[in-house]
Amino acid sequence: MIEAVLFDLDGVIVSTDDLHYKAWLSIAQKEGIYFDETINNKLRGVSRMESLSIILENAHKTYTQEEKELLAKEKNNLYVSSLQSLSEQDILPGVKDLLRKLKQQDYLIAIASSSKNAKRILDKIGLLHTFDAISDGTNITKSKPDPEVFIKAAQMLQITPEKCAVVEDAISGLIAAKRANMITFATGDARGSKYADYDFTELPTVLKLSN
Ligand code: B16
Ligand code: MG
Repeated sequence: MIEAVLFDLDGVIVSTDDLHYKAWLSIAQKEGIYFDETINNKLRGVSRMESLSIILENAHKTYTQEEKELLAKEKNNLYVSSLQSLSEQDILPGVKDLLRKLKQQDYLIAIASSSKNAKRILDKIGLLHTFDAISDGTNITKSKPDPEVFIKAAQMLQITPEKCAVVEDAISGLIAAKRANMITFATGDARGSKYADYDFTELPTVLKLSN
């Protein structure tokens, strides 16, 4: 029986994925590295430094650790400034209503995101105090597809993994959730994945949410 719903942030609650893409694109262009939306899709749910490593696979030179850290910092500065304009309007359609219904029916709700900017984003969109727990890039050592972020979220909620449903837009996130022994709901590009138990649109039916 599902008792908690763990939400990925980027691509599920809010579309910050396009802002990540623009910031990485600007870094790649400056460095003369080929980068497109197909490569960008591989970065969903993956940590900042791992995302950089994927981008650098197309580089013509080898980067030192120091150079990599500098590039990651530059990307984050660009990304964080683009978050300035974020507001409640950017919450994806249907999300607020769904959160309200889940709370009304006593489901626990949590954020499980790889992002170190998760709390800043939640604050900008007015959802910082909505969730029962926030597990994010600041409390994990391994990012998705490692299950750590989901296991930590379940621990924060004091609930066993089998009672958790996960909503994800990234294949890496679905794999992580299955490794954590959780029930998966997929949206966006992750839809139809073999790691998805259900489509996100089926969540209200599966959880028997009333209007
Ligand atoms: P940051 P999620 C992930 O968020 C993004 O999908 C991924 O593209 C990003 O690299 C990662 O957060 C780290 O973000 O640079 O802000 O720490 O989908 O797990 O909510
Ligand atoms: Mg995501």
